[in-house]
Amino acid sequence: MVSQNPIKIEDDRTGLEIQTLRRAILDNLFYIQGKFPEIATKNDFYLALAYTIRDRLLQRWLNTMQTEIKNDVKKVCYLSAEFLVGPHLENNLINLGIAEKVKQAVTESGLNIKELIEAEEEPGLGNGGLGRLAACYMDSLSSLEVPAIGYGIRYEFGIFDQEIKDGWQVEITDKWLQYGNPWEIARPEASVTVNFGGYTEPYTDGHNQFHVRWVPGYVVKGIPYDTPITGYKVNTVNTMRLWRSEACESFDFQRFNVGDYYGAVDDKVNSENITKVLYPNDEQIEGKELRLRQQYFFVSCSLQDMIRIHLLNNPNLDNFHEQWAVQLNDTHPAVAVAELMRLLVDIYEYEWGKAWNIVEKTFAYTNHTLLPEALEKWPIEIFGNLLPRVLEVIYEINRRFLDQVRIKFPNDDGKISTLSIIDESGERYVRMAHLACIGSHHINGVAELHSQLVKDTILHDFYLLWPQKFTNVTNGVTPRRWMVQSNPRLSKLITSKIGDGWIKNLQELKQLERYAEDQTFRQQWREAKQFVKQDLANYIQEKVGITVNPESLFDVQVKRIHEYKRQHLNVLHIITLYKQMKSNPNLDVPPRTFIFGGKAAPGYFMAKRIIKFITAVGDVVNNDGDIGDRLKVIFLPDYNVTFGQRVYPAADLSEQISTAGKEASGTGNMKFSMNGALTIGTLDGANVEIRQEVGEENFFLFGLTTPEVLTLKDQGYVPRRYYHSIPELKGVLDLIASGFFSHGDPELFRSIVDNLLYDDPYLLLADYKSYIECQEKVSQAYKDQENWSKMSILNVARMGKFSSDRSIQDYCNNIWNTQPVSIELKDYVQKEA
Ligand code: C3B
Repeated sequence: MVSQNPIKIEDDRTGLEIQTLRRAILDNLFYIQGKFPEIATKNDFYLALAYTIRDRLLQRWLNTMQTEIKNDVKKVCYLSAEFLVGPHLENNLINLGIAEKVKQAVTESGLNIKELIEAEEEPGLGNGGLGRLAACYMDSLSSLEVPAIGYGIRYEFGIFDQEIKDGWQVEITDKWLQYGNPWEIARPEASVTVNFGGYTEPYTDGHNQFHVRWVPGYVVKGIPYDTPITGYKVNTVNTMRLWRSEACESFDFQRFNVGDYYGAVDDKVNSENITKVLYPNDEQIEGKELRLRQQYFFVSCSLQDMIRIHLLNNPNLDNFHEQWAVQLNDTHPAVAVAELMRLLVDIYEYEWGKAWNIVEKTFAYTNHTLLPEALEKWPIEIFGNLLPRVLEVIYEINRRFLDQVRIKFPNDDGKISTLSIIDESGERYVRMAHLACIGSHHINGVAELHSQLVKDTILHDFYLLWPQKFTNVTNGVTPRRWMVQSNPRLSKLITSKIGDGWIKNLQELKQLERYAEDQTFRQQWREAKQFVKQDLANYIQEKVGITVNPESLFDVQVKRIHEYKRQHLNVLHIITLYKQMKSNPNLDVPPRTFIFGGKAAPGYFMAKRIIKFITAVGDVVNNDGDIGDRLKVIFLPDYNVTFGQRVYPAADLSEQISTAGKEASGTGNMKFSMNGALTIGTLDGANVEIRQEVGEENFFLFGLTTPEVLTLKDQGYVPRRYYHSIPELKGVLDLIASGFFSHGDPELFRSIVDNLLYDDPYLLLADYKSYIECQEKVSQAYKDQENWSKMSILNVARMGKFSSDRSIQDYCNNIWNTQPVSIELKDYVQKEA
């Protein structure tokens, strides 16, 4: 029945007329924030605007959830301990296609949209590349209309904020939730419980069936918090569902009732600690029990949630694997393999073989690193005390698996010990990568080279066993955030020539190639770059009080600080240039501004010292009157997604200089290139494919290849040989060792110099000469601005492959076997009538 008197005014919560938007912002300020404009803070206005935008996506969001549940479509679950999503507001404005309208409404209300966007605290729920990749993938899943849920942990404290004091990193707690988070909705009705500790016991049921019961030491409640993930100009809004831990009240009360008040409070504190804080290590395991508790907690919550949803439409779990494709983002969630077995066998009483068939067809595993210090393994003691039943399940998985190994490799005990889930070479450990491989139908690396190395090295024996499981999916990044949002000028320039189809189909950037020859276009291209460089120069001035020449070559290295990423090789080049300029004041090289950003794990001695090294060299160089603005070294504190959005567009040169074979893929390399920076890099990770795409003439290549690295190490690498045979290198290292950059103190950087001279595990000295020569080529090339612009345009034109849309398409086709589902938008007002 249609109402006789339909609502004619635009709905306050969905309407898009300027007047309506303006009123909605004020309404939200009043009714949600409880403020009049006169007394509202910037954050109040930001929240009012954020709620206004959230209102406008709720219809899509709820429709997406409903459609996915009702239509019984296969869903992707991306299980990840980290989601580094970055600020939501502007991204949602762009994806909803309402950025211009909202800007107008905000401006007419006397507010500044840029300021409101910048008022958002970014959720730093990740360390680096792995967490950011998960966020790009969520964006692409929605944009491609693939039904998906991102499951993870709602850390109360995300990655620390970094300050630089006296040149050293200082860690400050990240309080991202302190002023409220308008993007999440708690769903306490979907809470679940998770067991820890205790013991197991066998029992026989009424049908004389044998079972095992886990009698936990304590039980923790998991509460889901949902955040909408919009797709670009589609109706799909998927969900990122993050779990927060809480004490189970019933447990509190039991102890409370017997008078153990402190015991009850203790329980509460211990339970809440699980999701308190993100471990700030990237590619370095810490081996702490709390970390295992985090992993099991979010994995168990997520699997229970999938099962609950599944049973809304299905009589049982027989077809679970046909409905759910679960991706393990590295081994952090690998315990899911055992947990799903436990749920199927213990709770849903599946026979082992039938359960295993479901499990094997559900999971796939992505490996993100070959670094030995990042490979997760848990001491049996810790594992067994915390998760006694899960450990038993793992033993049984392993027992049956090793039987298979014996058939495939008879009389080969070596294979048994290299493949077993349990490492028995010394103290006994559970090897999480092995559990992930055994329980997954596909295993992938994140770039061609990396996927090959996975097969050749760390998972070689698994490859011999199951070659068909192994595949590659090269990483990608979302052009919505990393081009449209972060570089509006360049994006508009591109669109003015080739239309805006590239935003959804990045391969269309190819059409830009012909403009590389167009002089007017090159001029416009340079102007767009110059504008953002000026912007960054202002930001640098404001943040660190150093004036940089906006015309200089912006040479940028932003990423986590790690020895394998070799920020210190970059510094060796800076010192080389500095020495050259000092001894030859007329040296004809373009002025350069070196910009660094990145956090060091708080416990990583060398990484922290490298930060001090960068800032110390900066102190000398930046204050040397002979040098002026020809050389500046800037360390910008607190590198995060927001800062990334500022820095990638402003770069001329992208430093991707890891030791060959060490960087699994890299994704920063793609963001730079998409924004017109040229790359100086080794043949590592996705650099190899970037170079293939952009053309070798548009890429500055240096350094040893992976096989050369391996050979050199095999032969017995002696870094001192390079020190003695390359005078320039010797001069640089001697200068550092003399205390020149440390107010005469030779001790401060001794650990860095000695490490390079006597160990140099990442082969800086072996690559030094090639790096310096390549940097000279960069300097020469930069002098020819016309040609540089041509190379820059071609870089952007050929980046189509590196959209995360392509990566997600690969996963859908080759691993998940999922189809897009378009979401119908039901009109809210009509429905009411
Ligand atoms: C990173 C790798 O170091 C990068 O090469 C890669 O591009 C990204 O993952 C995404 O695949 N990585 C990380 O950030 N943290 C880890 N623990 C392991 C890998």
